[in-house]
Amino acid sequence: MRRRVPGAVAVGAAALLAVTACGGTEEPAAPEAAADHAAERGTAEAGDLRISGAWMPEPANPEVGAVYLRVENGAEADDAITAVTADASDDADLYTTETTDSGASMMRAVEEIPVPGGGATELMAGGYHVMVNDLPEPLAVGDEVVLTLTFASEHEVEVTAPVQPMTAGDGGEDAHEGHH
Ligand SMILES: [Cu+2]
Repeated sequence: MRRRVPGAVAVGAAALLAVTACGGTEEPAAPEAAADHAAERGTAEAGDLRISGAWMPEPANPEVGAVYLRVENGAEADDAITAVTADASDDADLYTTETTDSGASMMRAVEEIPVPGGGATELMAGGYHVMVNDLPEPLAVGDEVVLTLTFASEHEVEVTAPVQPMTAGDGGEDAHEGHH
């Protein structure tokens, strides 16, 4: 009886691989498989830094897109994102979102986005994020934007952010309608 169990597990793993593998000839892409694939693309590592969940909500404004992602810093020392470039536009910047006393959201460019040692920073709607401005071509679901993030630790990390429907990810509602 005992020997059957590993066999069954192996078959199960093989079936799973077949389902999630990319580039197959079958016309597939159940929404879940597509999401898994996007998550892989939104991931990168350099040194003790790990980036995950990079994505761009399909821009409501054809000229401006926001990118959200998570940065984990496994090092003891604090780090920070100090610069960003994008392949989709020459104009990409680091931003934060602030809420005024009257409750309005305002975005402003920042010099850096801190990532504490042994901690993580989430770039998300309503907080820190990357803006890709002056897009020469509108971006739509299925496109992707390649970002290069420079850190204070001098790591440079390239990560691919797929453009996904506004409702993908947690940040559902997007505050960029009146941006810039
Ligand atoms: Cu913004």
